[in-house]
Amino acid sequence: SDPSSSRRGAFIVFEGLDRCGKSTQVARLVERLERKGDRARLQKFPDRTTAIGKMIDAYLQSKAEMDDHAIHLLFSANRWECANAIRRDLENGITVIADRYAFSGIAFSAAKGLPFDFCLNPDKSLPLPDLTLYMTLSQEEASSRSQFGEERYETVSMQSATRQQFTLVAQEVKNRHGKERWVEVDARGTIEEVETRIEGIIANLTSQGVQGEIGKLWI
Ligand code: FDM
Ligand code: MG
Repeated sequence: SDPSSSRRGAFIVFEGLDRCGKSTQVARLVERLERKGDRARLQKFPDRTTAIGKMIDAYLQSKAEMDDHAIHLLFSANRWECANAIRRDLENGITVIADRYAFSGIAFSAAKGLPFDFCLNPDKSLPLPDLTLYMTLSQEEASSRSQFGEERYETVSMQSATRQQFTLVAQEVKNRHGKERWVEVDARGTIEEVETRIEGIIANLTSQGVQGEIGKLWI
């Protein structure tokens, strides 16, 4: 019996407020893994390419209005329509790197005033990330980065309310799933500096994969 055969791909999620550098780091990470010959896939949330994703995109660009509950459920549905593909890839040994996930879902909707439990419930039993990296940057630094302010939630008041909710989400993850699944990463500095920090944290997960079944979120 070869113990390595029971290993699956790692499910790694990047979270954080807008303009903290998530998308840049996720893209570089997937590229770097592929260059090394590892199998890795980037999963963006929201995935704006699906039918549900197109509705979300119109909402975020303020081309459509929607009730807060309704858009929250669409963000969750958008994850559910990708859940089987994530599971399948992990089981086939592919590292899945997600740019946002259910944690953004709770933090942004709760920041608008929806009850925390309402925000959490629709994502129950989605694939559980093996590790979430929460990238932290001050509002002053995030706001000064280019393109801040383009989309619906990119206002200082919304970002600051979301930042508060993210601390509650972090607590929830640590309580329910263990402290080791949520790690903060300082997002200050150059792209290369942040990349080096991230590399140090995830090296074992991406090179060796993960043993054991894929967990269920919030279960
Ligand atoms: N967002 C993202 C939510 O409000 N709920 C969610 O479930 C997700 C995944 O959508 F303001 C918000 C966060 C952000 C916006 O995200 C679009 P990107 O990463 O900027 O595309
Ligand atoms: Mg954005």
